[in-house]
Amino acid sequence: MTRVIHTGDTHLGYRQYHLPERREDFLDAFRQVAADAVADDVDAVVHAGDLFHDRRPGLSDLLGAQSVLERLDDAGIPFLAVVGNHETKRESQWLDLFEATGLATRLGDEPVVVGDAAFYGLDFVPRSRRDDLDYEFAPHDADHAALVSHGLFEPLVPDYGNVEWDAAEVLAAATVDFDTMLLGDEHAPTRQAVDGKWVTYCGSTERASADERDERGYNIVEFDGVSDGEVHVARRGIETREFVFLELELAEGEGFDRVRRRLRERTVEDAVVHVELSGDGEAVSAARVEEFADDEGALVARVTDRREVDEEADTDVVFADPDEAVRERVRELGLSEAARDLDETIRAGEVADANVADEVERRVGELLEEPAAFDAAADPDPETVADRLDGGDGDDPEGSTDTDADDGVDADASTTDVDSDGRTTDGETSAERPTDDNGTDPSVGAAADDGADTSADATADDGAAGDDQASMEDYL
Ligand SMILES: [Mn+2]
Repeated sequence: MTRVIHTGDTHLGYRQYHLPERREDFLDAFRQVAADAVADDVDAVVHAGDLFHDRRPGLSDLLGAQSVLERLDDAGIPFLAVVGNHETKRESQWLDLFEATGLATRLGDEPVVVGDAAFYGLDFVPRSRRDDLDYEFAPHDADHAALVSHGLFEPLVPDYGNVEWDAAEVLAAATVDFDTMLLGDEHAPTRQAVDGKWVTYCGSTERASADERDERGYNIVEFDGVSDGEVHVARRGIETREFVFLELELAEGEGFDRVRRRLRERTVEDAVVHVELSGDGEAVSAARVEEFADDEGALVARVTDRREVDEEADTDVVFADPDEAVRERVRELGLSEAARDLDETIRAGEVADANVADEVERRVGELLEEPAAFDAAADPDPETVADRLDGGDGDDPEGSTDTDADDGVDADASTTDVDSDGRTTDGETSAERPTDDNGTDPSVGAAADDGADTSADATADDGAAGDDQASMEDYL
């Protein structure tokens, strides 16, 4: 029997809520998965992409990843991985660096056999290039074969018009008869039998958005040591930073005091607190709630007020996150890629003030060679522009002291909240699709405004790390 951990969507380097603590949390989660792998002595760790949150991880993120991979390597546990959409670079990938140092194996169309199973990889492929895929894989002589990939596959992820990658079609087209698909990209863990084979998402290991309420964890996949034997998929949770979700419907006359009372009933110390308000009650200042949560020791608090704001009312406008408010407004303007790129160059502060004029001139020169960049924001694949403009392997975008005009601009900055899968930042779409934002997405929890009782507070701290083992038979 061969037993592997299937993980993915680690998002190392994500400084969620602009907090270094959150960046550390994402690395901690990866450490936990590796520690479990070592304690359990699994045969391999299979990573389904998005090890890094973006394609310019900082040096500390790379060193963090390396230290975890070294731990696996010391225990003799191979790390087999594919490249996800968040971390894709143009040519060589970060994964190649780890492969070169012997700490990882990049999966592809040749089998990598571990015990009874042959593993193959299919990196994230943008929709525009999927028609070119031939799904040709070299043969193997193991008892089982698994395809590891990154993307939103039907039917596990319903097609909202931006999926168009069908697991059944991939399985049918592949030249190898796969027993299972081990996937990343969808951050909610899920599994489904497709043509009698398990197709499964392991889910993210830290909450990359406030939509990700359930316990985080990973999959344990077992391959029976006989031909035509079964593939078992089980799930195990890990401990992550506590998130407190408080959904509160304020009745007439109720306001901040009720919010404060309800927060006092919860343990908010060191937690990420999300408060969502609805109902007919009084206006509540987000800043006041955040201040209170801060006094109670919360790591960070975010308030979403779903109530219609009376334009005539005498209200102070307070933004929980002014940067996000500006980004949102810029998105609403529907600017072309070129305009957004220049806006970032000028405003986002990655370029030293003294270099802005030169940098803008250089960017305009580049943009003129890409007329499509001037189209209005209908382009469903904003990263393509970022790719075109990526002058190569730039420095850590957070290196704000960087004054080198060649790499000082983070081409990603204007697309922070956009997946290259065509998920947009538009409120309606993101209500359906989880986005990797910093939790201030106005659509977060949109399904909760049905007037349901406010006692349905979701909490993330209740799940013991249990296995829910299920075999293929249970589902067929
Ligand atoms: Mn991801």
